[in-house]
Amino acid sequence: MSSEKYEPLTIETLAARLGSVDAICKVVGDDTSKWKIDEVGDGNLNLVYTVSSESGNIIIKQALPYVRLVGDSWPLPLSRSFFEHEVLVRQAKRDPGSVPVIYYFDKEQAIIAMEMLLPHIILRKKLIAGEYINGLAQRLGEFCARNAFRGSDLSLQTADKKSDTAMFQGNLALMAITENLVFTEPYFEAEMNHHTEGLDPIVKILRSDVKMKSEAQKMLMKFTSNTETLCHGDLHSGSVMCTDNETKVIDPEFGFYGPMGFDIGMLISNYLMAYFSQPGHRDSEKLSEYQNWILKVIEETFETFQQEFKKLWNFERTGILFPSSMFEDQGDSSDFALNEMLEYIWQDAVAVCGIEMHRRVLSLAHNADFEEINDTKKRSQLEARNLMMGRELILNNKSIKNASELTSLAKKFNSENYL
Ligand code: SR1
Ligand code: MG
Repeated sequence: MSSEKYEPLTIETLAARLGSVDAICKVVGDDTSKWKIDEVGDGNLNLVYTVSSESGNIIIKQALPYVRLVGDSWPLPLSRSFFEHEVLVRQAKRDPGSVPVIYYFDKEQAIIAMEMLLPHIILRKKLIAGEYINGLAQRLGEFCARNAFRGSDLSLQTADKKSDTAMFQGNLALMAITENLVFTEPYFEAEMNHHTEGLDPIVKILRSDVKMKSEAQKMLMKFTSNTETLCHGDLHSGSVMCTDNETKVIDPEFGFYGPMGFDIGMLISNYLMAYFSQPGHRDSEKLSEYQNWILKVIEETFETFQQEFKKLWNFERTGILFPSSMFEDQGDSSDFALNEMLEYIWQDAVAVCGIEMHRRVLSLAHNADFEEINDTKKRSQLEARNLMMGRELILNNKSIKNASELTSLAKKFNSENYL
């Protein structure tokens, strides 16, 4: 395959093109006439095929040379597939079992063949359906902490960290998407923006809030400059797949070296959007119970993050940062530094959280949590709560001290009527 020129796969060509790849045949067999092939990609960027046979199932993900959501007027490099593969390899090492197993990678064709997660379902769909997932907070709290810590100068040898950072700077086209779509475009009338009818008064408040816009841009400066750790880069609820009891993380093609609070901030933001959108998906009988569960997930996720990060700090601090020679070896506790570090991560997470809450309602790529609410009046009212809380988080990222303060705020905003 790799010697051929890049060509997007189709349902018709997939078997002929991949039928001789040993690693794939090991999973689905080499009799391609028995392969059942479907295209299931519902994301914004790539082709995703499922191949199933009596022997097994596999996912074939292939990057397109453009943004699928927009079309070939927006070219996007195939190299994102390379970076996705590189991130998956590191995440599998840093948090074993957290991501799908990779069976095969073809750089030229931008193809990753990986484990089909079955019967897992995209977390966002489960949240919209009002389903409970055991162990969700624990799993993703650990995932974020392990990757934040083990990808940073707290853990890695500095030469390795620096060369990896340099390599990931190559993922600049994907970083540019985040820089524009997430941090900047929500705050002016950018060409591809759209928002629900009726939201204009709220949009006006946000776009004319100089202090808030300045805070958002300060966070962008951290995004571009603070290469603290290897981030997933797009950890929203569409990048997580779950059964009732198991949670896995997918799709790290936006991987980049950035702030340690970035992934967990984006994740919490997506929980908050699930929370605010709930009245559009169920009636009052089950509503508050489910909303409270989402808030509990947020609190437990950050609690787990802290506990896991503390553990790693105490037992795996092998990098150049805060070496034990400066603390424990001299009989000094490093707890003060650790607590300050956790506070710093939390502040960044809160700012990222607020910005993501804005971009999913005002920028190009919205999320199904709100989009699937057909009653636009209701949708705009719920989105208004979400937007106003996002503003509060951006403005006050340094004074919201912990996850329980954040969830109390969510309850407050959830009871307001802005439109
Ligand atoms: C043009 S890509 C839009 C969004 O989809 C991806 O999932 C990322 O979240 C990106 O910002
Ligand atoms: Mg994705």
